[in-house]
Amino acid sequence: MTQQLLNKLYERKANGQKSFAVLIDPDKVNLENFSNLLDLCIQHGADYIFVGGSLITDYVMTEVIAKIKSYTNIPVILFPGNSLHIDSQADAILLLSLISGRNPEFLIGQHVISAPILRKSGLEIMPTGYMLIDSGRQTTVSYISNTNPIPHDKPGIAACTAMAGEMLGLKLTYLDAGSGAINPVSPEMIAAVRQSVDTPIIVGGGINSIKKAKNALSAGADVIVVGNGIEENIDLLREIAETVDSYSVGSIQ
Ligand code: 1GP
Repeated sequence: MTQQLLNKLYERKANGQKSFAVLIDPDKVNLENFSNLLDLCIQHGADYIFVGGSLITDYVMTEVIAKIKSYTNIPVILFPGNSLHIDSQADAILLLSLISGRNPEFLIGQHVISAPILRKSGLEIMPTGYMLIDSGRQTTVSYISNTNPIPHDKPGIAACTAMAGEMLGLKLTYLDAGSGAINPVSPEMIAAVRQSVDTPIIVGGGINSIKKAKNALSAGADVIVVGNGIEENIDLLREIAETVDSYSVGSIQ
């Protein structure tokens, strides 16, 4: 199985390049004006399009991914909530092990069910230590996964969890405050995780302003993920893309 996107992400990190992932929740896509969003992703150089969510009710994923693939070469990476969210039209999948929780189903159970399907799918597998961080209220993902998030003011727990994930061989670390979080993951926590692992760090949940994006990037995030913020204000896509670019080595901030 190829590791093209994973290798590229490690390369980008080594070169001090930050990345921007636009998260598309298939339930919220209006297929009629979807091309508008895709045009903006192309125009402003989104690095990845993540597709998924912890709860998908409409099951238009196939149409959504087909549309993206027919429109652009931006890599499509699945961000699945469970084994029903596998779609071989995508380029890769974040194979998430929910290491902040203690629910075996999301640590290994869904993975066992998915393994033979994934092997046949041809999808690039991106093994990811996925950590939910408390954002002040319960999120869909913590409810659905039946797990407790890591307290937002305990960077030490996040650092040790990330370290354990890396020692277990997970190649990416994802810190997620949950979709639409009021408070994103704190810079202190991102910095603590940055010091504890060498994997690229993905940060998402509640990043809905340039300031929040800058906080995450300055603290050590390699990839920032934005979903809700763009759904609410499409101009944010350009603003975040420019912010991410300005953080890459060689750029003047
Ligand atoms: C959530 O990291 C993602 O799982 C993105 O969150 O929708 O709040 O940007 P938002």
